[in-house]
Amino acid sequence: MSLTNNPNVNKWVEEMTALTKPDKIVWIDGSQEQLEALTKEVTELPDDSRDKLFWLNQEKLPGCLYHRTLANDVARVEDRTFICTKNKKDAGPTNNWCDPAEMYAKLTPLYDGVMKGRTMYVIPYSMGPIGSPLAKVGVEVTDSIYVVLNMNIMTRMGKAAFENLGGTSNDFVRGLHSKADVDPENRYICHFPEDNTIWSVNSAYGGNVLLGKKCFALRIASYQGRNESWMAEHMLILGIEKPDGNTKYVCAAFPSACGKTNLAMLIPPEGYVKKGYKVYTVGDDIAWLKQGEDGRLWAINPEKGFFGVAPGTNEKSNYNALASTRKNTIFTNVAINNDDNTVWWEGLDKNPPENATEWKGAKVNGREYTANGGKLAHPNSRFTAPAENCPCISPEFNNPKGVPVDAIVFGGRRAKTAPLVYQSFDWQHGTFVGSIMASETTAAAAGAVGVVRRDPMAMLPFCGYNMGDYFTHWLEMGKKLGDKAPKIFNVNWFRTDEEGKFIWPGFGDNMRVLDWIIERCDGNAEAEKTAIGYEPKANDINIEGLDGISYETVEDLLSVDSSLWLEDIKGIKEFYAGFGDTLPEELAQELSRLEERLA
Ligand code: GTP
Ligand code: SPV
Ligand code: MN
Repeated sequence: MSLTNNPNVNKWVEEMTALTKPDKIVWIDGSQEQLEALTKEVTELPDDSRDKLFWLNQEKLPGCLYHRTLANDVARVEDRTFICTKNKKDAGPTNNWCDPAEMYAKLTPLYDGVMKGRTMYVIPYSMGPIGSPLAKVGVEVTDSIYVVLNMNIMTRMGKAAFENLGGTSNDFVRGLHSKADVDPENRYICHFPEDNTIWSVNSAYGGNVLLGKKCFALRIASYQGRNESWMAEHMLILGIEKPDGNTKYVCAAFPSACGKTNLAMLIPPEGYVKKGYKVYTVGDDIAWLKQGEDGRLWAINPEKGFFGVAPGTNEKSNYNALASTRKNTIFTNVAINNDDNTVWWEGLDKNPPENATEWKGAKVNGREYTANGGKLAHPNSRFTAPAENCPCISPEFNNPKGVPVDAIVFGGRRAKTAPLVYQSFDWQHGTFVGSIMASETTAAAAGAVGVVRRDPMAMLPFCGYNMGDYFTHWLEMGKKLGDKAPKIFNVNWFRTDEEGKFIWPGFGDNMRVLDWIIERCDGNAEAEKTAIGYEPKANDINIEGLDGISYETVEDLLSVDSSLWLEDIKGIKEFYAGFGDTLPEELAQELSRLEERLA
C-alpha cells in the first residue's frame, strides 16, 4: 500500500509497476521491523545466490553484513553513463549524450517485465536533513534488497521523506533501478535531468545503483543547482576548531579515490592536538552549497553515511573511518577472514589472513596469495557505514542550515606538476584553478588506472550538464558572493620522488597544510605571489615533529617547474577547445595570463 497521497508519486510508481511487472510491491517505511525482515530474507538466501548478504561475526562486528558483486560489476561505468537532454549541446563535450526519447525507447525493453517473479521496493528518501531548506526528495524503485539496506545507511530513508515532499509537489527525483541480469553488455546508467529522472539497469555496484548518491546528488543536482542558483559538488566538508574555539569550515574536491574520506576525518598531529585543535567531519564525498541570508556560502552534506574505499584504511591512516565501520556497516568486495568471520583488505594490517576468502569468493591461503601479488580485496572494495558511528562527526551534521564555508580546496593526484599547496588570486582565478585540475585515474571507475586526465573540480564524471555552462555558473556564484566568497586553494598530496615514492607524508599531516589555508582565510599567514598563485614559503608550513621532512623537502614540494607547466598548458588548451563557445571568456583570459606569467 502506498505511503503517500501525493498523486505524482503514486502515478509514477504505477507507471514503473506497469513497466517492470513485479509480483509484489513493498513501500519502504524505514521502520526497524521492516529492515530486520528484509535483512533476514536476504541473509537466508542460498549461499550461491548473487543477491546474498552474509552476516559477519556479530560479536566483533555487530550489525555488519557482507556482500560480493560480480567480477564485472565492481565500479562506476563511465562509458555507460549518459546525460540525456533534448539538445546535445546541453550535455556538453565531456558527457556521453543520447536523445531522451531514443534512450527511453532503447531501455524500455530492458525493463519490460524485468521484475516478474521479483519484489519491487519503493524507497522514499531525503538528500539532506529532513526539513532543511537545502534538502531534496527522491524516490527509488529497485528489485534489490542490497540497495534498500545501503540506501538506509546513506540517506534519510522512509516515510518521513514524503512529509518533506508534501501532498502535491512534483519536485522529486524519480529513480528506476533494476539489477536485471547484471549483464555488462546491457548496463546503462542514464540521467534525464529535464525529467528529474534516473534509469539504471544491469548493475548491482554502489555508485551505479544507490541512485541518491552520484546520480542524484551530483548529476541531477548539479543541473538543478544551476537553474536554482546553488551548487552540487564532489566535495568533503570538514570543520577545524582552533584553540580559541572558532571553527573554520573547508570544502575540498578531489577525484574519486584521491583522499576525500581521509581528509574529512583526519586526526591532527600531536602538536596540534596539544594546542587544542579539533577536526570534525560534516561530509566525505558530496556538498550542496547555497548562499545564506548573511551572504556567505553555506554547505550541507546531503548524505547520511560513508560509502568509502576500504583498501588503505587502517588505524593509522584513518582511525575514524575504521571506527565508523565497526557496527551496522555493509562491506562489499573486501576479503573474509574465515577464522573469525571478520573482514580484511590490503593495507588494513600486515597480516593477511591465512584462512581467507578473496573478494571473488575463492578460498585461498591469504598469506601466499598476497605474497604472489594477488589482491584479497578488490581495490575499489567499499564499506557503507553510518555517519553517526564516526567518532569525529560534527555536531552540525544534522543542522538544516548547514555550515558556513571559509575555504574551497581543489586537489588531485599529480606526480610532478602541482605543488603541495597554492592559493588562487581571487574567485575567478580559483574557478580557473578548479577547471584545469587533472589527476591520475583510480580503481573507482572501470578502465585504466594511473592515466592523467583533466578532471575539472573533480566533477568530470558527475556534471549533469555542459561543463562550459558549469564554469559559467561557478563564475556567477562568485559574483553573487562577492567579498564573502570562500577563498580558493589547490593541494597535491601525491608528488613523488625519483623512486616513485610519495614525498609528503599525507593523511593526518595534511593538517599542516590546512593550517596555512585557514590562517590565510583569517589574514594571519604569509604568502608569496608566484606565477600560479599565492604560495607559502617553506617555513610557513609547520613541520615540527615531522620525521624525514626538512625545509628543503618542503621547498621542493612547493617548487613550480615552468617547463612542466607550459607543457601542461598545451593539454589545457586542447581540453578547453572542446568547449567551443560555451567556455567562458574569463577562463580563456586566465589561461593566457598564466601562460604569460610562466614565460
Ligand atoms: P571516493 O570515495 O572514491 O570519492 O574516494 P575518496 O576521495 O574519498 O578517497 P579516500 O579518502 O578513500 O582515499 C583513497 C586512497 O587514497 C586510499 O588508498 C588512501 O590510502 C589514499 N590517500 C588518502 N589520503 C592520502 C594522502 O594524504 N596521501 C597519500 N599518499 N595517499 C592518500
Ligand atoms: C566515487 O567513485 O567518487 C565514489 C564511489 O564516491 S561511487 O559511489 O561508486 O561513485
Ligand atoms: Mn566520491
